[in-house]
Amino acid sequence: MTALTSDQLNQYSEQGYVAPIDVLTSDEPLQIRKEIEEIENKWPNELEGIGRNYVHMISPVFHKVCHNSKILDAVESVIGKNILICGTTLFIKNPNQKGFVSFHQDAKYIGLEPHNWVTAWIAVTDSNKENGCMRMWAGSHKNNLQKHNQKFDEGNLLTRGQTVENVPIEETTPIILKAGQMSLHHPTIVHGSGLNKSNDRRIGFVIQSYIGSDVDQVLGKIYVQQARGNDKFRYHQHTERPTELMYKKDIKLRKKANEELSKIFYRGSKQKGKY
Ligand SMILES: O=C(O)CCC(=O)C(=O)O
Repeated sequence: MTALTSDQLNQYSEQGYVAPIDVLTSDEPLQIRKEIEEIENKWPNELEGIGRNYVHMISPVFHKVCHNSKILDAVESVIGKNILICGTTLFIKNPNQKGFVSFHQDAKYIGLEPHNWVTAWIAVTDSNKENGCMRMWAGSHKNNLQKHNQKFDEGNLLTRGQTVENVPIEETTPIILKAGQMSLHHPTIVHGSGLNKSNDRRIGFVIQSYIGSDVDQVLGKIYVQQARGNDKFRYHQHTERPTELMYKKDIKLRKKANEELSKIFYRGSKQKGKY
């Protein structure tokens, strides 16, 4: 077991995040990047817009990452042993684009109740201040849900451009990760990220999130995979592991899952964004 140490658990409960944690082998980040770039080359629209979600349903490489035992050991320390994977998102910032993520709390529009869940952000490339790493407002997870303005602004990688205003950036902590490391963050921590000013892509594969089997989706329907333990609640539809890249049956199910996810993301909103 590579469970979190008591210092790491303390950091998570006091600051709302823990990082860095080594989780991938040295060759995995490149394999994952190649998988992304193969999909982008062969199926150019597949990872666009809402297609950045649920990639673990169509790719054995991403599926393997979600079931990585080092990640799951750390996750188990936070949410207990009955673990479901309820979604994944690729957060890619290309160097020539103006991508950023406004400060927000994940729990605001996601509908996962109770908050027995945690988000794992896996660095596929290095992630640092130059290329727009995440920044955490330590301790903000203790403040419950805050008001978010919905801005739908150009370049914002969030669905609604949801923004907690007046976050003191100088008080936020950059989460600097080497490719193959991860951070874990709390459902209510305020976090965001700036522009990629480097010459290469910044790629985060985000398991968003690992949920305890006691967590319901109160805004709609999600598709889950059992990562550990059991699911006596059976709130959600369980799916199989993909056996090959872009298998027809998996593509169809992922499309359905993304349609349902979009309903959750935009519930109650008059406007829809790009994702
Ligand atoms: O990748 C980023 O910069 C932000 C991702 C994010 O907001 C999240 O994983 O909750």
